[in-house]
Amino acid sequence: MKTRITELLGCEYPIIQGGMAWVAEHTLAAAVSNAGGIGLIAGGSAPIDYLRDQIRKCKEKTDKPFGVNIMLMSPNAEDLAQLCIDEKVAVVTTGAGNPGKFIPAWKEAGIKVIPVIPSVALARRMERAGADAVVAEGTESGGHIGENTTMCLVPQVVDALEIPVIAAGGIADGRGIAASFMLGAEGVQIGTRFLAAEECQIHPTFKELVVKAKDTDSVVTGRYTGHPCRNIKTKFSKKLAGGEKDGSLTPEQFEEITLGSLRKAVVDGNVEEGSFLCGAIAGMVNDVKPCAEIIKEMAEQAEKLLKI
Ligand code: TUI
Repeated sequence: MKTRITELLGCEYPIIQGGMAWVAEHTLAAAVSNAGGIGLIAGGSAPIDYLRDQIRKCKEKTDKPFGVNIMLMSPNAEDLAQLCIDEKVAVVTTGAGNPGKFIPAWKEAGIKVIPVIPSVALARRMERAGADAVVAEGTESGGHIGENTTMCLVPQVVDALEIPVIAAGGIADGRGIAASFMLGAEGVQIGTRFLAAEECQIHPTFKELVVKAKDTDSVVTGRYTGHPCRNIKTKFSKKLAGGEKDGSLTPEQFEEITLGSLRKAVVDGNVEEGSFLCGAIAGMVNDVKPCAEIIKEMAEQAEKLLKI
């Protein structure tokens, strides 16, 4: 499975862990990198001292390359972007915005820059701005999403760009990797499967919701706020979806009750008030195992299907 992505990032497998806010901390990132993928620590809305500490702890746990995801809607994005330079992080991925203004400084520092994008137009802009690769993320993904599906988006982004494309959204086993390669992708970004990794530090209730989820157990909320997010169906997410549909929750009220809800899900396992962000593929994730096993199994299955 050697591609331009394994070459670019210096990893064994072209498998990048999703930069899941609150979820992706150093234990998970180090485990993914040690297993031959690229682990990511999520900047999310974290303070700079937290992220610095996480990066340093990750360096203690692995000598393999790992990255940081910068969530561009964070009020700290500017400081976190500079921290990646100061800490000489190998790879930066970005989400929820246009990272154009940060790209020159990251490139100057030798950081590999991989924006996550939901459209061909933004992918083109990122290539022109100097990105090394892009993650084309379909609406099957968990968290903040665009409208296009992985199946439609990936081949169109592949056709539009010269730089390598990483597919994301709805990929949780070797079949998904092989399918992504058939669409022209040279790597995959995987989030939901790693929610059920042994090394993933989320609350046990969150893991249980993922493992028990069926094909129909994800729901998109918040379209009317301009920030649609895919979640696991819970009492809370159904209340949000219902309030959005029948008009009983204004966008302002929606924003107010979802403030802090990622932490409530990930740290507290609070099903009354937490947003359990998760991809539509959760129905296929049925067991908890170490990252090394997850990665080895999916890579072997993909190689067999692709007859590598
Ligand atoms: O960013 C993600 N997934 C995320 S971020 C997140 S934290 C959050 N929580 C609540 C509201 C919003 C964010 C949870 N999950 N994936 C990558 C991604 N990027 N998906 C969509 C986009 C995106 C959307 C619009 C990228 C750029 C964009 O427009 C940029 C522009 O200015 O043209």
